[in-house]
Amino acid sequence: VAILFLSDADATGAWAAALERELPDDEVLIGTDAARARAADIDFAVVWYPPPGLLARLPSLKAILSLGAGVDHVVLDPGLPAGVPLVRLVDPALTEQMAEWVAMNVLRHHRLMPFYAEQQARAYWKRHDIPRARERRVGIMGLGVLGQAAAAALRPFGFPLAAWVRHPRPWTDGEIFAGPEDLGPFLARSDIVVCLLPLTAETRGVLNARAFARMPRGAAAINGARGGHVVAADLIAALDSGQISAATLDVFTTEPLPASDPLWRHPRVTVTPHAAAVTLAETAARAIAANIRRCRTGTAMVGVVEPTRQY
Ligand code: NDP
Ligand code: OXD
Repeated sequence: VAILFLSDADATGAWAAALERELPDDEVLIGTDAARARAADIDFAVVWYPPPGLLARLPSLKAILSLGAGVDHVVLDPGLPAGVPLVRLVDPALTEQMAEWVAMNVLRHHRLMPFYAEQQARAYWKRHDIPRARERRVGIMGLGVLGQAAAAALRPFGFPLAAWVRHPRPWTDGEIFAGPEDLGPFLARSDIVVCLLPLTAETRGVLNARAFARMPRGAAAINGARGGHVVAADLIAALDSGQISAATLDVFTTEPLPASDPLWRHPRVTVTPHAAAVTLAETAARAIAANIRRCRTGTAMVGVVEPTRQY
């Protein structure tokens, strides 16, 4: 049996070594040519943006393991083999990075750093008043593995927290809003909105003109999820009108973000290059290998995607 590794975005050598260390009895095959030549031998595929149709040509495939927490790059494939479990990455190191990135950016917006950066560019000295953290309401879209870690990182500062989810449930750290009917009230009570949703048919374009208009005037938006969640033209219009005061974006519909994109140059947009949480070969290979072992021994894998929900 062999494990297939498919990604144009990751350091192949480091990954092959990490997987071989974790699964010494398995052969690691790399790339599409190897996939085609040894299709019948492959029982697990570890992937980032797999070429459409390729996974359906692997007759012994037992599971598709995403190299990221998001699986939108796999779900894109219209020929995805039915009945083969798709598993997202749940890796404590990745989760930790996202919690850091969210905490850093919520604090940046709370402490008006985008405005001070703009002032510094003009050598302009002016201090602004800010509310106390207990008066700055933070709203997290998505309270999954990453949303929960982000909430835990923010809790010590005392921001009133709320989360928007799909399924209502009790939450001791803040207010829960669930489903499309709760989106408006959730946005209306959030001074800083953090998006940590999976990209699905239901969440695509969720941060659009209507959503920005529902936020309190001067709210800030932080997107650490997927570019497809934000309608960029609507965000720029909301920034230009002052409805949204500033935004931090880590993800974009086209990556790398083209040099000509106005988001690069907007004075109140901070861009990071899909760097909020980076998959690390060593820790991610450990999590992936643990799932492969679970699957082989008939135990439930961690992070199996529910096909109808797409996350
Ligand atoms: P999870 O699957 O653990 O959590 C998803 C959360 O989103 C759940 O709370 C779920 O609600 C909620 N949700 C899903 N659909 C809807 C909807 N239609 N309406 C309201 N809430 C919804 O995902 P993770 O936390 O692991 O990851 C989230 C995303 O972060 C990934 O899909 C990926 O796109 C992105 N990501 C970005 C990275 C970066 O570097 N920028 C790195 C890693 C991930 P419920 O709890 O009710 O099911
Ligand atoms: C992920 C990502 O989904 O890197 O993990 O964006």
